[in-house]
Amino acid sequence: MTDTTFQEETIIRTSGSHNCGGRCIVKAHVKDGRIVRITSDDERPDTDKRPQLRGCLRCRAYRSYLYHEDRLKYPMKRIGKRGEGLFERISWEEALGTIADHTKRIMAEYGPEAIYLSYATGNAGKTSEQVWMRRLLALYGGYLDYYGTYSSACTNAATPYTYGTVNSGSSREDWVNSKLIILMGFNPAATIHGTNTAYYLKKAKEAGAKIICIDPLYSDTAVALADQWIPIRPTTDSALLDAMAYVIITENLQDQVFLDTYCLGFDEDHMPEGIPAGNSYKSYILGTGTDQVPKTPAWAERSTGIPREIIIQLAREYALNKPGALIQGFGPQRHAYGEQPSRSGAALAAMTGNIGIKGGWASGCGSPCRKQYVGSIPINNPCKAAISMYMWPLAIQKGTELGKREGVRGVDKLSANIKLIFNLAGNCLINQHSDTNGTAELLGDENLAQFIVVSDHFLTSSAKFADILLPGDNFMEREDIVLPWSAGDYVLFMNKAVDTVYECRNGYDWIRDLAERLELTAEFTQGKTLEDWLRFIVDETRKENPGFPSYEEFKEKGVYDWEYEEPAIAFKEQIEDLRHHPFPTPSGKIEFFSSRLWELDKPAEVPAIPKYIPAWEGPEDPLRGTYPLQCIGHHTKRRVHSMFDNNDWMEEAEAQVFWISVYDAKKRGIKNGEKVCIYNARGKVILTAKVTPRIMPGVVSIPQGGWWSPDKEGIDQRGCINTLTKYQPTPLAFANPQHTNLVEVAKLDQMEAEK
Ligand SMILES: Nc1nc2c(c(=O)[nH]1)N[C@H]1C(S)=C(S)[C@@H](COP(=O)(O)OP(=O)(O)OC[C@H]3O[C@@H](n4cnc5c(=O)[nH]c(N)nc54)[C@H](O)[C@@H]3O)O[C@H]1N2
Ligand SMILES: Nc1nc2c(c(=O)[nH]1)N[C@H]1C(S)=C(S)[C@@H](COP(=O)(O)OP(=O)(O)OC[C@H]3O[C@@H](n4cnc5c(=O)[nH]c(N)nc54)[C@H](O)[C@@H]3O)O[C@H]1N2
Ligand code: SF4
Ligand SMILES: [Mo]
Repeated sequence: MTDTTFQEETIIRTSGSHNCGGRCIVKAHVKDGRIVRITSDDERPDTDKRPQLRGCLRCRAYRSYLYHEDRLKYPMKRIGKRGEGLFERISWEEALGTIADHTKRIMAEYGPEAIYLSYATGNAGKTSEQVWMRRLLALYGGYLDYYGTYSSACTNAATPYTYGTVNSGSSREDWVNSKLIILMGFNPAATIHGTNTAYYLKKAKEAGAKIICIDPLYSDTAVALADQWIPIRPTTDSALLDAMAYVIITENLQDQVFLDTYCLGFDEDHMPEGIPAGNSYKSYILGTGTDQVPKTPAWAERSTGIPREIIIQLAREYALNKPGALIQGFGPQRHAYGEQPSRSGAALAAMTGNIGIKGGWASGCGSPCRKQYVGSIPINNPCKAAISMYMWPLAIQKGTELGKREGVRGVDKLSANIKLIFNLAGNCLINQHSDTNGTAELLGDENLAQFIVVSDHFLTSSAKFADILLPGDNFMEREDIVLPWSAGDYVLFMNKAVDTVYECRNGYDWIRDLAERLELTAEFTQGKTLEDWLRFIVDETRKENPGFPSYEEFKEKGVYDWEYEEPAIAFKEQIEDLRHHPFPTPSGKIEFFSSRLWELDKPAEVPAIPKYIPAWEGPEDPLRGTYPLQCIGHHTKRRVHSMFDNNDWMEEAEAQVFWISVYDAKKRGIKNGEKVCIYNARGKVILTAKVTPRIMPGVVSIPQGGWWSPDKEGIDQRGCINTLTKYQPTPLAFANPQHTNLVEVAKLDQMEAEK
């Protein structure tokens, strides 16, 4: 190479560790201690089986994040009102001393259930701040844990009621064997769901698969890959699936042998004992059971907005083109009754016998069925209480009133309200949680949550609510080990590219200093440096997998690929030999009907079979008279949730705009590029309208992740969808229904004129 500037560069291999949907090889080109450019996987062999792990725009633009002038540089303490965003620089000494004092006080006064580590996904490394804080608090007496994720809580909770596990996904390489691929609310071309997922879909298309996208948006995936786009009203996927089941049953297209052999609760002849007649799935679909409503395509047309002929065509296509893969993203389940679509999808997969076979797909959660063991930092939390990750506002207000009915696990009732929050690398205190206005009011009350610690890179809306705000390091500035986001048979070593800037510190570094103040240094560190702990993780991994490379080799290569001959097929063993490999459900079968759900005795909201339940703030809610538009907040390529929102390069790549259909815009006199106000009873948002045929009439979208920026009147000036979302946990998962919202929109000048 003749270019001397290139010769002077050192290339460091790492990977992003934020919650971006992927994990890629990211190569930092470092010169004089600064990253001068970023490239990706361009050396390793690029095969169909092992495509390179090439990065997307976000890590490629990471220089503009790393060297952003607004980056938090020093520890700070709050000087204004909580949430106001006024801070004063302090020393690490003072910051850690204050945190230690409050931790001691709150632990002594209220016990471990008052200490909460909030859901925060900015750092998914094996040795993240979250991990270290958990370890320290566990040693100190414990902390209130959470279960579930804002990502997939509903499908995670629901899928095991059908299959006994969430691991219902086959390898993506297997999609080349599918004749038909139906993507329901799944947009991996922009919303990465495992690095290379869109690539595998492309391969399947090249191999002849027909691809159908069911989504209120004509998504990037639909644009790039779909043979057909079927727009659907949000919250109504189960209605569509019910009607497809109706067509399949009435036209006798179901795989009856499969149903009779592997399934429980499909028809009245295969029900658990003791259940009254009329409660099978088939009775529900045909309307011969308890509700007497046949779930016909005409019935589903009213809710879904999909013409009945299309529903009939889709049902026939799925039943007759085997093998077929009905794949659901997480969009359809981030809704009021988000538990239903994943079980409805699994029901269809079972009816068509598409489970456990090449080219099929079991639907449901779709988490990969093949798991590889990688070691972890030991954490032994003596406090057994856990809440759903979405229930923390209630646990702040009235924790001691919450028990099993509200999804509390590990104890019958909580013994304390949350008093101390550690929010380390997350923006879910405000921005990414529901109802920002309501949540801000709650967090503003210092008598409730008494002390809040935040670690971040920027003064985000959640960071503004910190009492002590700490400047974290980022993935270019540390070493770690990280796993694929979901699918992918590899592990990555993250090498450090550059030193931390200003007074930003690594988590192990400052939490070790905090451990010292809690007199737990020896227990916490076990005499180990961070590198020793990374070696420990590799050693643990090698104990289970002797083929795993040495620490040195892993670090040098930056990636380890698990080797397999064949793609994994979920439930292959069960389908080939059910007697020796029952499904991990109570009955050992695929459960259309779940006795466990029946016993919950909440049939209207948590039925024992999958059903369409019309959502509050869905298309059938009378509130549509006032707020006629369904507002979702899809994930976009330019952000990792709220990350990169303050980034000019990303704004240039994809500006934050409000998606509205040509039809709805015209009705309101809104032109493309005009400022509009989107509002409901919970808040107001100002944003520029993108008037587009790429969203169906009746539906609008504020891409999620815009930074909540209320003006003096509380009107959000940047477009945080959660200004408009409702805080109402779903009935089974106690999770976030953040795509279920009704709103109205008006031209801004019109609103101002009316004032
Ligand atoms: N670029 C990028 N990639 C990401 C992320 C990111 O922030 N940016 N985040 C990552 C994370 S943590 C997660 S959890 C995943 C999120 O992945 P998803 O939850 O799957 O993403 P969403 O954009 O919320 O929804 C996917 C699609 O569902 C559609 N949709 C919404 N409601 C419905 C409905 O009721 N029915 C149907 N059929 N479709 C519906 C949306 O229009 C969208 O096109 O993405 C990961 N990947
Ligand atoms: N309305 C609506 N709300 C949603 C969603 C939706 O679809 N609609 N999606 C939900 C989903 S799927 C998820 S997963 C959540 C995600 O919600 P969050 O977990 O809050 O994710 P981010 O917005 O990416 O916030 C990560 C924060 O960590 C900081 N950070 C990044 N890396 C590091 C690090 O190494 N160290 C430190 N100290 N800080 C770091 C970033 O600056 C950022 O502020 O949002 C949920 N919220
Ligand atoms: S998918 Fe994630 S890890 Fe890969 S380049 Fe994009 S942001 Fe980075
Ligand atoms: Mo997520």
